[in-house]
Amino acid sequence: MAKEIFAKVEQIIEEIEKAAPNDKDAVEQFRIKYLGTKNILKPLMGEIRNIPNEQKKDFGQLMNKARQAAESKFEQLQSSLDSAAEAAGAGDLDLTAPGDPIPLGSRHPIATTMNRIISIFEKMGFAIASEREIEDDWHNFTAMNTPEDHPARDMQDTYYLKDSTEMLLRTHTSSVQARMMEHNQPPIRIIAPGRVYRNETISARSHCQFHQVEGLYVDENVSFADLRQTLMYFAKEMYGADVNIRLRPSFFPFTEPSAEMDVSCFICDAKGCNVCKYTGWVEVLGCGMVDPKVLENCGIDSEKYTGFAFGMGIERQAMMLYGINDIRLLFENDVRFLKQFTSAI
Ligand code: 2NL
Repeated sequence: MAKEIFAKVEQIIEEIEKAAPNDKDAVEQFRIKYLGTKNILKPLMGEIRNIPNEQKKDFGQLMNKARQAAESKFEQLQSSLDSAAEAAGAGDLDLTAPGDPIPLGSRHPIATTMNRIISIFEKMGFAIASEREIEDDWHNFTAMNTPEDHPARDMQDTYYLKDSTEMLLRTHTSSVQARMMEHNQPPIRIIAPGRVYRNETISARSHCQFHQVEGLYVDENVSFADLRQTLMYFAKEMYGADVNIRLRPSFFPFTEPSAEMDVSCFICDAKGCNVCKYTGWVEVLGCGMVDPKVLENCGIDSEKYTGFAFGMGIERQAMMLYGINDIRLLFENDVRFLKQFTSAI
């Protein structure tokens, strides 16, 4: 009797050692059979009462051997299943499959608008100039013929550096052109794109920081007709070949005579809309002949040379071009807003 039970266990051990389940399900069946809660070794354990006392110890050891055999076989089977799965995974990799697309960014509408303006003037032979944003009073105001008591110089309107009456955040990019004239003799033909600052209350229509493109052309015999033709070409390139321009007399401390340029409304074809306030015209820039005092202040002989200059704000143009109704959107960097602008330039 005891002999048969011993033989039974020996046989199970042999079975375990020979077992070669080769897939996940078969390995699970193995586990259930030899290690599960109703495994086939359990009922044999009950047979211990039929074993003579002097053999009980041997029987216990044999049962342990069987359990250990099952455990180590199962571990071995599982790890070979894992490495098989890994190998299969690598085999499944399709190296020719297209990758996940990298999300493309988009240019900021201010940059796109500015780049368009810049490339039009580049085609006409203007060079791009840039300079510091923290300026001194001389280059920002005095050289530009702005009187000491001019309201623009007021602390209310201009950001001065702490405890300074000299250093400020530039209020226009004219200071770039002033520095160019200081260091170069005509012919000078430059555009100065950049960020400028004014102490304004922030609202849907105005901000304390914005962007400008200013232009300057100084040479012998530069005339108002040259100015008009240059701006006409710019307007047609920028807003469409069909647009007309008109110049209205205006005033700036740094130009004389001065004018403001309107373009026939490119939104409604001058039929009348919100953007042109039903006038058929939109104001796009200020311009004029450089005041001889400005040329002299910057070391250029105003008897020999004349020049024209112009300046435009970028935000307003971008808002018109893209139908943006609040300037603050341009400075908040909300991706949901910025994502809407895609462009090749
Ligand atoms: C505007 C008008 C203007 C200028 C800027 C300028 C620069 C030099 C000499 C003379 Cl170095 N003028 N710049 C001239 C006329 C108008 O800007 O409405 N800007 C947003």
